[in-house]
This record gives sequence, structure tokens and C-alpha cells, in this order.
Amino acid sequence: MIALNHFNQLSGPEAASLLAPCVAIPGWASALAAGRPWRSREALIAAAQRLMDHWGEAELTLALSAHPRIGEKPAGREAHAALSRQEQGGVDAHNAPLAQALKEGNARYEARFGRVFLIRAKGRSGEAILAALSRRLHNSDSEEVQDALAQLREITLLRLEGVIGE
Ligand code: 2AL
Repeated sequence: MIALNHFNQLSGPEAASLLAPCVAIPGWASALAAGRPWRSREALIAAAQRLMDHWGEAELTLALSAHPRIGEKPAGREAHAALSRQEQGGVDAHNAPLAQALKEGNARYEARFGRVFLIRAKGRSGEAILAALSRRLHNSDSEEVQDALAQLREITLLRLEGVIGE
């Protein structure tokens, strides 16, 4: 976590790469880097949210590269892998029936919608995630794009709040 003051003083590439693990949409991080200096953390967060309003299916597809499947806690050392492991902390990896149900649910979701199931995992148990997955399998294509984008915005905001402090 770095202070806003410090963030405001970084070089453009440094500032953008600091934000990059929040979401794999390069234009989002570079716009927030270019908008510096931000006068407050609230102003930065508000701008970050406004940029998310324009996201659609293309951005969703792009962003999924930094969001491993639920139940597959990534072993990598990249910043987004570490974030994903933390976010999935409520999924009990030792619960074999749950792990199996998530694996089957993910496979059904991918066969139905053609991309990885995305949900804000932080604060959710594995059972709650499984219930949401089952519910979202009944969505239409367009409903599901909206649901997944809403989750992507939540994850991105939580990550941003974890990167930039007061
Ligand atoms: C994730 C992830 O990496 N973090 C999170 O909240 N959700 N992945 C996913 N497929 O939903």
C-alpha cells in the first residue's frame, strides 16, 4: 500500500504498473496514472469508478486473464496471483466435495458462457460462491455479462483500495 502523495509523484510507467494488478485492462491503469496528481483518494476512486462505467464484454474478456478460476488458487508470484489467493481465502481447499462441486460448476459455466466464471470472492465462503454460480447459470447471455462486470468492478475497486492508502 502506498500513500496517495507518493503515488502522485511516481513516473507515469511506475504509477501505471502499480495499478496494473487491479485489473488486466491497460487503458484503465494508464488513464488513472495520466490523471495525476489526484487531490484526494476519494477523487481517484471516483475517477476509477467512472472509467469502469464504460466496460463491456470486450473488457470482461480481457480482464479474465488476471482472474484464475475459483478453487484454483494460483501458485505464481505475480501480484495478481497473490491477490487472488488472498481473495479466495474463504474457499476451504480441504473440503473435497466443495472443491469437486466448484470444479463441475466452473466447467458447466464455461460450456454455457464460453469464459471463466467471475465473482468477487473476498468475504464469500466457497458454499456462497457455489450458490451464486448455480444461480447465474440461469442467466441470459446479456444478464450474465452485466453480472460478471458488476463483480469485476467490485474486485477492481477492492484491489485499488488495497494499493493506494490515505
Ligand atoms: C477471482 C479472483 O481471482 N479474485 C476474485 O475475487 N475472484 N476469480 C474468479 N474467477 O472469480
